[in-house]
Amino acid sequence: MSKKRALITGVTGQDGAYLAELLLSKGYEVHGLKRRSSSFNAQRIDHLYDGPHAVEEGLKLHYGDMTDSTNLIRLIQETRPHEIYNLAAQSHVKVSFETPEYTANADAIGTLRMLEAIRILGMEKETRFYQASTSELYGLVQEVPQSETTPFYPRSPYAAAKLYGYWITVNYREAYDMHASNGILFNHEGPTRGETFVTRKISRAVAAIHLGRQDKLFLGNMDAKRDWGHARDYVEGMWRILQQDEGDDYVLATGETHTVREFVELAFKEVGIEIVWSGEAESEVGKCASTGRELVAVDPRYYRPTEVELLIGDPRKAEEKLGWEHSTPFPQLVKDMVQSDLKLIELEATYRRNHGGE
Ligand code: NDP
Ligand code: GDR
Repeated sequence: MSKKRALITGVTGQDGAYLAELLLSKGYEVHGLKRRSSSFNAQRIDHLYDGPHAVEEGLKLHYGDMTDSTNLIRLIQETRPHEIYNLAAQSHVKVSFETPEYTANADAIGTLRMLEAIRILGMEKETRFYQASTSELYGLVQEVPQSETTPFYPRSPYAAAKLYGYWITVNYREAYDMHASNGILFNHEGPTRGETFVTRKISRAVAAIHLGRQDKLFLGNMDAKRDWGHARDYVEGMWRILQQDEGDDYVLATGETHTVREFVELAFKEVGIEIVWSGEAESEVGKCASTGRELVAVDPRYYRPTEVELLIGDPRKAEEKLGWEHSTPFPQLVKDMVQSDLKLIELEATYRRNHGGE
């Protein structure tokens, strides 16, 4: 039997890299859409890609962009994937307030372009489609925990764009009988999480402070609560969603919620520092309990014009129908991220020393 082919948009991102690894391990022929950048930005998939001349098993990369329909049509035509995982997006909520139009173009219309490309090519019956939907759709709290039936109330240009992506995926499933599904994924992290998302920003800063390379960590809203899982578990869920007989929508979450402040506390604990808090809102600071040194402070520049205060997901449908479960407890996630950043920052320092940087 010939291999199953998958196409992943956003393959250079956190989830794209984990998913490519998973699908390759399952014997898929994996194609990834990568956009052009002025320098190499494929560190997360370097270990999976053997270069353009390799003939064997590795990941195959193609240039493209979610804002370019002709490119997407050609790519799908050339690769004829059995499964498409649409992960590409301007995925930063705060940045979406600065670039709302681009975010809508890539995240909302980009999803439409993918679905329409499948239809234009007459591949509705041969290609299954996964849309990277998000817990940000819930936005302003309507009910907790949030499930597949909880009403949406987006609170950012990103969430509004993803709302379109969600519904256009549902619509193509219903209108054209496509196997099209939404994974409504709650926050998932890991050592390769982008450095500007709060968990990685914290783990990197804690490692750098511990190693004497940074003085202080500045954060925005520390009261925000998130349901944080490990990305490796969540890409397994994406794959399971596309193995079902019918397309459908599923929440993937841990069912636990923690504040940003708790993440900070646990991360510092990992390097032997206990944080004590004082002050409120914009003047809140976190000090080292034993030395009194100020290590954390609030900078309102990281506040969002509208915030999502509380996310906690109900993953029961995914557990029952997909047999999916998350495997990484919150303290383990924090520990893994801090330990990984300690190693990384030490390596960076060694590199700089060996190359005359300091
Ligand atoms: P990342 O930000 O790490 O990765 C996003 C990917 O999309 C990158 O490969 C990026 O390329 C690519 N991309 C961005 N814009 C374009 C474009 N115009 N054309 C082509 N590619 C583009 O996100 P994650 O891996 O964390 O998330 C994957 C998807 O899941 C996203 O759609 C995100 O919105 C969604 N999601 C994520 C959650 C999470 O907690 N991680 C939770 C719920 C949903 P480049 O590397 O060049 O920037
Ligand atoms: P989120 O993730 O917005 O939930 O979107 P992020 O890590 O950016 O923020 C989580 C919470 O932390 C608060 N926060 C800060 N956030 C950042 N980035 N930087 C800070 O300094 C900071 N200080 C406090 C935020 O206000 C927020 O409440 C992520 C993305 O991966 C989306 O693509 C995805 O859809 C959702 O998760 C589910």
